Amino acid sequence: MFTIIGERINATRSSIMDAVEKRDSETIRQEAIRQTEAGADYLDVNSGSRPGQIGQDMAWLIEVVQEAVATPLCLDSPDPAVLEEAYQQVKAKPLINSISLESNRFQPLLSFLKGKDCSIIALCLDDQGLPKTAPEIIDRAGALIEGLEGIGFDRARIHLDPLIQPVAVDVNAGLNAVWAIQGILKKYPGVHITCGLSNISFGLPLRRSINRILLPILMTAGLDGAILDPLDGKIMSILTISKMILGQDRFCRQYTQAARAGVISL
Ligand code: THG
Repeated sequence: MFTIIGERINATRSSIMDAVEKRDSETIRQEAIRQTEAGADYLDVNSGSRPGQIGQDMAWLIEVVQEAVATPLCLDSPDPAVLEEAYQQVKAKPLINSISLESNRFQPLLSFLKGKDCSIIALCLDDQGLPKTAPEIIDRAGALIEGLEGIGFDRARIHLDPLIQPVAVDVNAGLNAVWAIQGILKKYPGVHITCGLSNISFGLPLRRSINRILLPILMTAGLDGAILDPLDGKIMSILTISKMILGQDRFCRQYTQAARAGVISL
């Protein structure tokens, strides 16, 4: 199964930041309902970076989303303390976004996660910063899996994020991601791979077009989840068709149903 994580409830988007500041719950409710109806498996919730407000803003967002839908949440914060507090509030098994090898995040989150019933996104990132080559990414993935398996967190609950770089910064960014995903799955079969699709297009025109094409390229390498905008009918159509072409849609059932319902639009 491909894991769709709806990205829209993120206070780095100006409309969400506005809603958070005004405590405009209707805007958040609508985002939660529309992404759920569009097929999101998880709803990413990121309360942004208002100084001294991040925890309260997160708590408010979670409350509003959970009143609107039963969709599990993807708790998105770089701060382990924010994630721990948010975890106490969720009603359905969440996806925690994220752990990394950075020293302020790795051990604190490992201690917290021990014995918890949830899944985790693990960023291939350490105190050295972003790894650049595929072998470096695979090496970070190995250290993350080892740490998590060491506290009894099985692979099926780990979603590795190779952290795609902008292709405008490094012309090999896309290819490195392909090689990294292939290498990780060869060495650590059974682990999940997810990523944000929008980093690749940073600094370039027509960003959404680039993001959309990245998806099937990475799926061919083994990507089985993504943080994306499920209200983008084109990317959802690309996902449905790619799953079929890659043998993940028995009897082409999901595709033919979507086509008949008129929701394939490319
Ligand atoms: N990996 C993991 N988590 C992540 C990311 C990742 N969380 C945050 C981010 N990256 C993914 N989420 C979003 C949410 C919204 C937008 C992009 C990524 C977005 N961007 C607008 C755009 O690209 O046009 C601009 C912002 C706006 O609308 O104001 O909407 O990589 N694990």
